[in-house]
Amino acid sequence: MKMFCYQCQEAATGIGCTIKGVCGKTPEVSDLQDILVYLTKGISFFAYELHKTNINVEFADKFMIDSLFTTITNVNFDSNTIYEKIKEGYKIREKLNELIKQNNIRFTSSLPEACTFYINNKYELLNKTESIRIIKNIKNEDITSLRELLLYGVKGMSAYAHHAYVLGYKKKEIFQFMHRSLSRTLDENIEIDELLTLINECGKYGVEVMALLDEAHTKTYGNPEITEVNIGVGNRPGILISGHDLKDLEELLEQSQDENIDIYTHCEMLPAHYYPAFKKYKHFKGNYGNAWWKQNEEFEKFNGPILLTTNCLVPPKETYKDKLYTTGPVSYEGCIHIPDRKNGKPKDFSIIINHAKKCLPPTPIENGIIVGGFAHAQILNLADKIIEAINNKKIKKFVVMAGCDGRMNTREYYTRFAKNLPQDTIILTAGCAKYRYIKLPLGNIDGIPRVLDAGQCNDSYSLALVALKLKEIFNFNDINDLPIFYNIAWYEQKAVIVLLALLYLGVKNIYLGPTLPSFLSPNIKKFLNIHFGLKEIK
Ligand code: FSO
Ligand code: SF4
Repeated sequence: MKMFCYQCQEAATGIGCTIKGVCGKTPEVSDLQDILVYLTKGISFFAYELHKTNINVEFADKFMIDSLFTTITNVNFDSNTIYEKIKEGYKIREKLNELIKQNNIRFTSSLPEACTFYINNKYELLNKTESIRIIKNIKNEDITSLRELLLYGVKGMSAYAHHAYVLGYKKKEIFQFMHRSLSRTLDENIEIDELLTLINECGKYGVEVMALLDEAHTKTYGNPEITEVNIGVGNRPGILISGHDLKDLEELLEQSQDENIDIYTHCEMLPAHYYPAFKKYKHFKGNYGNAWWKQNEEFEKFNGPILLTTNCLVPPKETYKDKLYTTGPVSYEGCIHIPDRKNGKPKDFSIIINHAKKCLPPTPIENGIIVGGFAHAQILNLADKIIEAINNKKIKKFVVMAGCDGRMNTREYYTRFAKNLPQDTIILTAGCAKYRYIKLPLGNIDGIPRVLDAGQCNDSYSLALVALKLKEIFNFNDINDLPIFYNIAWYEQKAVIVLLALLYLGVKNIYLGPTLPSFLSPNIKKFLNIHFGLKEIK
């Protein structure tokens, strides 16, 4: 075994990647990510103690969300960046240790090794991963399974907390919960009951962090509204922006508006078009391409440079590698990384803008429009129309098909499923899973499109709000009495927090696919089925 990772849906043979990641992650990157997570747990151990005594450790909160985000699937493939992050982590841990001493905080038992280990050599450090893997599997597979479920839920939270933070929104309670969970995963004697409680809380804080990000997005950029997004191309060169970071997009749009180039979105950036604040940019041209896994083909055809702000990055082909730029938590060896903001100044995107000017316009791959923008405020504006259609029996069912897309052929199931739904059914979607059906001619019901796209994966929160609103309007006692069916597609750890958030809100009988997570042991799968009705799609 050269590495071990089973955090995403594409884990090799449905068990785990042991030689190289299906995602393209090398054993070196995988091992360094394991060490970074382990070190972050040690940092959280100290940070949680300091949080409890109300000492401000925002530097550690920030480090935690950044480093966890770095380890999410398809974010960072660069061992040097991860090693630099580990070195930064040692310093953060040292600073926290000082604060612990200054404030006379004492521990009743000895410190976990994650709080003390220090190996300042990348290659010696790699030898350490073997012991981390053993620690991971201490006790029994159900404990390991729950511990990993909690870790991946917290990783998912880190991405949303990171996006909110960038826009100046943060919540102490969310950071405190994340530190507490991470530090508890270091306890070799932790019991199942405590883990289950933490996982339930993780769902609760998952709702909170998505609400926080929703607030950050809507207060900064306005409430998403119904929008027709062009999927064709213009005749000027362009920059393609992918990932989820709206602040990066804002700064790129601002800096490129008089440069005679166009800006196109890719994958999860599509919903940016739905926000009023971005509509003023005339050169914000449209959306190019589909879900993340098609990028090898589509980035090549785009002709211009591409900016990856978060996942999902696929290792680039040599044909366009020199046009791929990364920023924020993303990096890839050999690709130019655009540095973070300093002293409140925006990122400098001039290098990618100048690059674009020398390129050909994008090669067209399709024509037409996508209609989206159905986040909670917009849906509530349409509430009367929707309620009328429900009362007239023109809408009989809603299907929540939010989540992620992926490479597996079995995901064609989602296209078939959408096509075969009865005409009186509305699909509520969010996340890149939508690319499996958003371009199908599914029609509308009295002017209401049959696919209502709320936005990015984090906007699944919008769909939960809509469900809660319908429950209130129709006076149901239980959210599960609504005519809503949940058929969720998952891929990476942000989908884990979305799932835990839905379970926390009391949603039952969710179908999850295309396969259940391989980090769930048979007993834990059975537990989730008995208590929440969670099932794998057939
Ligand atoms: Fe998709 Fe990738 Fe948004 Fe994920 S682009 S798969 S859940 O990173 O974040 O929906
Ligand atoms: Fe494998 Fe997924 Fe881990 Fe990549 S993130 S190494 S594909 S399990």
